[in-house]
Amino acid sequence: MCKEAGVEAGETKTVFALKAAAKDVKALEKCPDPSPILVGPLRIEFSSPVSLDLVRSENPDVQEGGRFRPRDCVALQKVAIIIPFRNRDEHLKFWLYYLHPILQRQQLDYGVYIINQDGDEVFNRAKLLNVGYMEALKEYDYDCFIFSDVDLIPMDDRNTYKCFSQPRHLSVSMDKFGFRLPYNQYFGGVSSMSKQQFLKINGFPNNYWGWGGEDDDIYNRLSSKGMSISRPSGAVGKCRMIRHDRDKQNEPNPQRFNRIAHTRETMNQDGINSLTYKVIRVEKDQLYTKITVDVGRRFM
Ligand SMILES: [Mn+2]
Repeated sequence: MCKEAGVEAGETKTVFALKAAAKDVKALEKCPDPSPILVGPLRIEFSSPVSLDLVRSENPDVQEGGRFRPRDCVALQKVAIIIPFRNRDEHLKFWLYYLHPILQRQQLDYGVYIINQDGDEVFNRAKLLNVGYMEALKEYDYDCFIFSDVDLIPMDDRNTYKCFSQPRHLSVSMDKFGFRLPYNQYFGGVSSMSKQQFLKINGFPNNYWGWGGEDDDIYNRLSSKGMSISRPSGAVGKCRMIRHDRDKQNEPNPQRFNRIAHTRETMNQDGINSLTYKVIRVEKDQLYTKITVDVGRRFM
């Protein structure tokens, strides 16, 4: 009798605990917009190198593959951050060191994808971005994509790495350009697009080999589809670029002017619908997913 009553009391307790837990899950509300834990302007400098072990230990809530989601609220967007890459490990360390804390304060459900071009052929930034879009979507139902150079760090965490009703240009005042836009149509550096916006322009061009032009082609794609560019204020959009020499195999592309002049005729055939590549290797670190990919070579 006594024993039975004890079991019953125990069961009641368990049921009560389960109900409370279920209520907790249900009660998880959407994160507020803007995030209440932002701090504003940040000091960014590159004088002393950082180690990956330090970055890992300073970001214990970042999970295998560079994934994070806020614990206490449901993130407003699922964001894949795509970084085209080759031989820039020192820059990547700074990027991870500064960006992981910022992205967590921005309360995003995010993942970091380093798209590493295999081999020593001429670099192809835009094609790597297309690959990042495809590969990130294989892992998770992302609804927003940030396309970022590895050497650009925002100087204010109010510059939220998310998507807007129009494609967003985030790196609007770079130290390299005297903290102003180099020209009005400039869309290089860091940008964001929803899945819908990206598909509307058929993704990015695959045939810009070497430095320059692909960002202007992307701008042309957007404007030809009737979209405009959204931007943060010059103050919030300040960012620093890590100084570096021009990479080998990334010389200015002499074809870029001719290609930019014909975006409207080429964009429907050249883009995410014509993308071909081969994944060579996928590496999962706590801080990132690194995908090494063969994107082919420039057709001479
Ligand atoms: Mn650069």
